[in-house]
Amino acid sequence: MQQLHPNDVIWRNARLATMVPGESAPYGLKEQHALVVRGQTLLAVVPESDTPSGHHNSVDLQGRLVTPGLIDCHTHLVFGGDRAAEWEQRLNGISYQTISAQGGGINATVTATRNSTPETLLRLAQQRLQRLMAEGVTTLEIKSGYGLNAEAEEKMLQVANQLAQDNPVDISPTLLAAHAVPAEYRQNPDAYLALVCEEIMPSLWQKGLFEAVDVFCENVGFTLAQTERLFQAAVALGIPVKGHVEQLSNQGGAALVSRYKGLSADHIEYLDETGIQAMAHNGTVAVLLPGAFYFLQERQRPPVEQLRKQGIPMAVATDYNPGTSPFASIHLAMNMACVQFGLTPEEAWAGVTRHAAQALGRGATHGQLQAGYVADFIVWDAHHPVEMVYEPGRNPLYQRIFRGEGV
Ligand code: DI6
Ligand code: FE
Repeated sequence: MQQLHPNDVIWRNARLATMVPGESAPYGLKEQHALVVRGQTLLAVVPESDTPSGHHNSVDLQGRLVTPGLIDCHTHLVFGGDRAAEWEQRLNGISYQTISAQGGGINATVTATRNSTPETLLRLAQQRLQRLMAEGVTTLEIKSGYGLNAEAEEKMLQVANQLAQDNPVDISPTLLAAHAVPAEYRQNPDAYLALVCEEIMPSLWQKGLFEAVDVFCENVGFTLAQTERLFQAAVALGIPVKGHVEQLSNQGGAALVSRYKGLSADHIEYLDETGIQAMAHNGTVAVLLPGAFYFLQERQRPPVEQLRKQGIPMAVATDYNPGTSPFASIHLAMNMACVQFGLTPEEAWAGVTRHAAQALGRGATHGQLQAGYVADFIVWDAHHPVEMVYEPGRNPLYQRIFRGEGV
């Protein structure tokens, strides 16, 4: 290997699950290997026997398992209030209509978020982020979508960006102003959509507050035509798109996302053959969200077997949000993806590493232990990657390294 600098760090005596595709061993497992880190980047992945013996800056990992840092590519981490009481009401037999009439559901979170100061939103989101980071998450996506006006959407995105400043973590903020029609526009959803396309999206994009635009395309959200209008406006500004699509019904949203060269089609329980073909053709990532499927007690599973057959990359994410997936645990999401959707544990790992990276436009730099990739990795007190999937809640995390720095 090339000459080392004195400040390069060798993390030696590890068992690597590189998650590099096409390697002969499952998970890209490599026994007795070392990671060489220069600054924030992986300089090399080498057999233990090839590492220089006299290098001063080295850490002996004593045979521990090392994986790429985990990536949660779909979260709604920033919001005010919670919906625990509403959930309890529902289980006590109070009807959805009654709860809605009392201002419950997504509107309750919109009101609470609008009424929260940035400081409060930041404090709450920090606690949630802490739990994801403690499980080994080094990159995550955070959506807006509980503000639903220019000021409150900006506030949410500012908080997401602030979290990245305050923590050793990489955050990809997404604009989800088209999450729901706010109460004040109930009679005129198209006028709200015009506001999103013509004012909210361009102005917050100009401020550099987000990386991509998302939409809830559903019979209880925005129509396919409205979704296309949003995508046209986004693409005209050079903004990548993605979508919450085919979650509760088939609207053709996944094919539309693919047609606009979107990053990912998320949920996709009701994805049909046309949608699958479009995704395969355009390289759209399928983001599976088993937490929402579980919490809503859905029946229709995403077409995993066909996705697999078509070679469509499958990511797995928490969808952490107060209404449909109140689970800030990526290990639990991996477990659910296996138990409920039939992914293999290796597919679940790919889903929170290289495929999640791809869903965030970071596939060439994140989610694999490979020379040239960012030095984000996790050292586990575990022997095999299946353990974190098998037993969520045990969390054998030993050390979390972000951009070459142990924390
Ligand atoms: N799909 C969902 O299930 C959630 N949002 C979305 O686009 C619902 C979010 C909430 O109820 O707060
Ligand atoms: Fe979501």
